Amino acid sequence: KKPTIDWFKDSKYGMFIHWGLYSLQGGIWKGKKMEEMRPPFVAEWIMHAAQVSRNEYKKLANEFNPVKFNADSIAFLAKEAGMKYLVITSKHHDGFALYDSKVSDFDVMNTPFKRDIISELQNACNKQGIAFGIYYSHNIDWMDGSDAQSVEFAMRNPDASDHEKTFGANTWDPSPNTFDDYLQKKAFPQVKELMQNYPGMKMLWYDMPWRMKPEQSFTFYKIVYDLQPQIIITERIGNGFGDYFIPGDNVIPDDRDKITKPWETVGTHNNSWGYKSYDNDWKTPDEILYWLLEIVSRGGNYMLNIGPTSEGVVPDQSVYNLLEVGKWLKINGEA
Ligand code: JFZ
Repeated sequence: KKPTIDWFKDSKYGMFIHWGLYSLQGGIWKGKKMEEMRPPFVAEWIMHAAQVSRNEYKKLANEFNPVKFNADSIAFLAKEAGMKYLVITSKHHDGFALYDSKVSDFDVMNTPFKRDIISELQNACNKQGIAFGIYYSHNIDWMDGSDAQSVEFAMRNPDASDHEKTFGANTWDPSPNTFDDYLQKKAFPQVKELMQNYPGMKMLWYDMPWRMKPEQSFTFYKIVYDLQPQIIITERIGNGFGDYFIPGDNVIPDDRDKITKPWETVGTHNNSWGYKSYDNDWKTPDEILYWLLEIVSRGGNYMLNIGPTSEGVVPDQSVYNLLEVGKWLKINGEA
């Protein structure tokens, strides 16, 4: 146990942000809704659902210009909501970096927006006293290659199911490099530059470790630990590494579940992480409060997601939910 995990257990409530090029489509590709394509139907998987070629997807960067994005108002929203920490996607499965990356030019600096979103949000969180962390898709990268790894895994594990072999991999237009190329030339250097450029971070949310080898997960752990040892890391780094446990998305673990690590449930306001224009299946403030209290009373943390639009605006219902629950917390006292 790291002594630094205590702040996390005390924090209980945080904000998750899924934001990237996929936010431009809002779950629709060339007039087709994701549900007419293939699952999963969460909006940040649009490249996968519509099997968009790498070249075509890359062009979306030319349209990324969220002029209404304001890091201070998002940090203020989290504060008003009673949240104590915030985690944003620095790179999701599509491979696009929301920060100034020297390692890859598939980043926010090569969009009309040209502003380092990670840096702006970190500064805004620091001002509000909100702990800051990032999500980094270390394994799946449809642009630069978790795909060869799927083939390599299939060779090592011929008896595994097709799902195990290929789920989440870019099988429609795989990049030509090997998985090791991807790790050495993109993922490891990017995590390293994130550690160097954004000091004082509190958490790192790696995701989707399937098919990874233990030594690969370990290297992802070591890069972070060597440069920012205070950072706590999700178990989704894979192979048993990681400082805290995630019971599954929108899942409240049973009392029977034997959880030995601190844990966090991540949840959505509707049914998508990334902005999905036609998903109006919103939770109400009462429901959010129910989730929060169920989770916290069982000793866990709740990290509730928002998916800003292509303009950088937080959907109205999310703002409403956050502020209403925030009011309740203020009146009833925060634990
Ligand atoms: C992953 C991502 O694929 C998704 O886009 C989003 O970022 C989410 C927070 O994480 O999706 C998962 C990963 C693991 C489970 C479910 C969805 N799980 O273990 O139940």
